[in-house]
Amino acid sequence: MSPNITSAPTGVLFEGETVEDTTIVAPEIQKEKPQYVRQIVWRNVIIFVYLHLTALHGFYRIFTSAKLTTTIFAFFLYQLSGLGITAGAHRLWAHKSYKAKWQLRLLLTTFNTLAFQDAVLDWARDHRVHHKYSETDADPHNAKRGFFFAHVGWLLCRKHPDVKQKGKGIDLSDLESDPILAFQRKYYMFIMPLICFILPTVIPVFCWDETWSNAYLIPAVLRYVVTLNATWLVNSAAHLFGSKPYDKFINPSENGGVAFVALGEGWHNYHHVFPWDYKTAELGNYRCNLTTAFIDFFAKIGWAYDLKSVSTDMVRKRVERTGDGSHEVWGWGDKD
Ligand code: ST9
Ligand code: ZN
Ligand code: ZN
Repeated sequence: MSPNITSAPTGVLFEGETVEDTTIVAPEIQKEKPQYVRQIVWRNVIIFVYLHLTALHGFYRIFTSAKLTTTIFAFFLYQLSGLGITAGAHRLWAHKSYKAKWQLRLLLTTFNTLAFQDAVLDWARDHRVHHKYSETDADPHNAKRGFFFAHVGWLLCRKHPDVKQKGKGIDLSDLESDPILAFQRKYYMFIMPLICFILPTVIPVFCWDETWSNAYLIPAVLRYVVTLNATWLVNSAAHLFGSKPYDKFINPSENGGVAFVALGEGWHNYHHVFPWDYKTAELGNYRCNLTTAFIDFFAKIGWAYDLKSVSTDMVRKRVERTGDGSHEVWGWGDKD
């Protein structure tokens, strides 16, 4: 494998940010680095195997004994927890692609805690490192290490030292100054189990007389595992499969299937080229993009503001300069 060399230096995170070229590392420097030895974290392996087997059990219960209301409730929680990641951790906090009043930040922090993908501060740091050092050893879920590593393997072993070293240089002061995010991180070990597992189990039992086991298996565990896998697909499938209308020199790709399950986050070639666009996609009409509709709704009532986007002209120039010719609006293949 020849790591670290093929990506274009597109490691910008915010509008107007300039970056050092982090992607090209001279081979002789790479050789001097101490050899990285993968260290599996067996506690995580056991937990994730348990969660996935339990989720399968929950899936079986949907068709055998669960009430329809329980399944609808689970689906609803999947959408809410998904929005806590997409509209919250990703578009608002990691990329600052729009601003939100405290009421929306509180709502999104609650949804985000329902998704249990660790505190926003930690999530955003890893994600900023991912964009800045995409597909190098410093990328926490470096897709050059294969589908499984990018999907879940990275959560089953110790991080590459480059992730921690480069991560130290990431500025998080904008997020650290938010008291809501500080509260979430400080009390995570109390509020996460309550919001992610206890309430989704208790509500169906008390509100529509579901059994304890169905309530635990479906809206708590199955819903959590589905949201996790939808998120992980952005790191794996959308970094490996799909077209590249905006930049053919990078691996992140446009993947409609991933966009569908990940509430609009599968248009990943566009997103890596223009990460400050609050839509994480070019085209409107909310195409497989519930998150954009959600942000637009809150913009209408004034809770979201300063929505950042990209001009058609800027997109067109980029498509013509580095696209693979698959762009829908300006045509296929070679242009005059
Ligand atoms: C989960 C996260 O699933 C998923 C994130 C996916 C992101 C996707 C992005 C795609 C775009 C958005 C699409 C959204 C779509 C949503 C669709 C929804 C429908 N920089 O971590 P440790 C330091 S989480 C700087 O233990 P190890 C750290 O501060 C699932 N420093 O590393 C600490 O320092 P100190 C639930 C860093 O030991 C020290 O290193 N959660 C950085 O290597 C040790 O930190 C879990 O399962 C950095 N980037 O362990 C937990 N990183 O000691 C999983 C770390 O001073 N995680 N440091 O405090 C773990 O168990 C561990 O992190 C580990 C690594 C085993 C993976
Ligand atoms: Zn990515
Ligand atoms: Zn991003």
